[in-house]
Amino acid sequence: MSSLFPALVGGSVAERSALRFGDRSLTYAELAASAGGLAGRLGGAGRVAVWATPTLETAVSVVAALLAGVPAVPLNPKSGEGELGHILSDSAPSVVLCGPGDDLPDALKGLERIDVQAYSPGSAVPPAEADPAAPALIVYTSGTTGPPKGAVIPRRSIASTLDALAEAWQWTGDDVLVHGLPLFHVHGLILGILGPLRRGGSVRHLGRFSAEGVARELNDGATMLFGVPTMYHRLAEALGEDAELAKALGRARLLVSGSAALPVHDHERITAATGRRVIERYGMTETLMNTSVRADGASRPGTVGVPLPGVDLRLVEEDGTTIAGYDTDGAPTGAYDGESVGEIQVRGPNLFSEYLNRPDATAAAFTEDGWFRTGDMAVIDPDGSVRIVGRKATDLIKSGGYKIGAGEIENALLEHPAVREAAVTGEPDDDLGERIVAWVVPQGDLDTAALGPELSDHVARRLSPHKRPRVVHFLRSLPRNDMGKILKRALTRD
Ligand code: MCA
Ligand code: AMP
Repeated sequence: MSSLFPALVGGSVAERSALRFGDRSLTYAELAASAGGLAGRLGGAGRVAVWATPTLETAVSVVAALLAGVPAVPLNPKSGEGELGHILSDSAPSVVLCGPGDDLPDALKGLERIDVQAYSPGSAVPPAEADPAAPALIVYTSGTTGPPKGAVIPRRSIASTLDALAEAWQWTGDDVLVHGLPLFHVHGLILGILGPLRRGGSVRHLGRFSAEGVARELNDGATMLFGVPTMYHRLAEALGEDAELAKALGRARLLVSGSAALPVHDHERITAATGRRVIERYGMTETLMNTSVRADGASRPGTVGVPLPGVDLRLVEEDGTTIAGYDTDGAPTGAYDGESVGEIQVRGPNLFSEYLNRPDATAAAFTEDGWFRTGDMAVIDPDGSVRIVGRKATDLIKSGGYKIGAGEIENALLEHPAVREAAVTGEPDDDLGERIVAWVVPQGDLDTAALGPELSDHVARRLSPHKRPRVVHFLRSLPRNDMGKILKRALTRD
């Protein structure tokens, strides 16, 4: 397989800006030197953890690990002790890569620490040509119960998903991408950093998402924007009173949303104010990207487009019957009537290889004939576009584009001494898509006014701030069926 980053090796765009974070940037020549030099130090490592702050150092670290052929585990720098402890014991990295000034939590202090120098002139190390099936990244993703699982993503998947997106979006080295996504998930890291680098183009990271930052960069030559629906919702809100923002978004070649559904109302507000449509693509940590609206294709708000080149996609009923799909030329087959709902199953070079240390979960995720079960429910519209209509598991919550398992939060709540019973649900939220709601039976007669915020903080500290319940309800008991199982539907209807 050719190199993951031809532009780093070839030298044809050596002086082009590769990465920019705030006022710090690296050209391809500078990135080749710093990442190449760091790669030379990683040769013997089994796995490396990356303290994935939204900085140049994180990008250099991940590129270096890929050049060295050493799997990288990006860590959310806001992970609480419970989540971090699990990820470290599960993935067992030998080294942690971080910025020189980073203050790391105790859980990481036992690892060898490498302070990454973003600017480190020297001779570039020729990249190792690792096996395409070799693991490149391990990205942790929530399930309905238990702690997050590490999806092992091979080099082949990264290359194939990025090349398929390039084809669908006419994405080239001339594009300049702007975004403010976190760098410990597929969206921000693989699409948002490795994507531009594979094309030989540029990325400007905002550090933290803001409408002003997006407008500034689009007015200064950026051609593409990536974001989760919460970000587009905030842009849609800001557009009402900001004509300059509308002009800036109108300049973009491509506005892309993903990680959760973008409500039609936000699509419409953005298009009305800017004259531009937002393109949606659909993916998962385990599959990378499956479908997208094409840059040159028609689209209606609310669809996620068509399967990307190389991706097989079908809709399957509960009993395993295939109800719709696509033939080898990409034409829809079966019941593509916009009404027949089935689970999306996918196959292709974009898929992960396994959940780390979880052969049971890996086996359960695939059908006997090798298709990955996404758990997303969809229809295929008469024009051939996939439209997602729901999700199989009600215990998965998508908040701000983050996937969060209800069971993970229930377990964290139950660790608190004031909690006797707990159930967690998601409810609609204009900004976040869904917000996390906790239903708690307290131990004894407690002052529940102070307990709500304390439980939210407890979850934020134990897991991650984005996993904290936004609402906490206190009840005398949880509704249960005869078998003792909690009836979550009865809770949400209260
Ligand atoms: C608030 N904060 C707290 C607490 N309350 N910290 C500790 N304890 C508390 N009780 C802090 C937060 O940490 C944060 O800190 C700040 O207050 C605001 O937090 P919050 O309201 O949660 O979020 P936000 O800043 O408003 O963020 C909205 C967001 C974010 C920017 C849209 O949700 C986001 O970045 N989402 C992206 C998710 C994503 O990339 N998903 C991709 C996975 P501070 O101020 O320090 O930040 S899906 C994927 O990869 C697949 C493949 C796909 O299809 O894309
Ligand atoms: P994650 O596991 O965090 O990678 O999240 C993957 C999930 O995000 C998918 O299974 C979908 O439910 C959801 N998702 C991603 N992109 C879209 C989209 N464009 N529209 C609707 N849901 C999406």
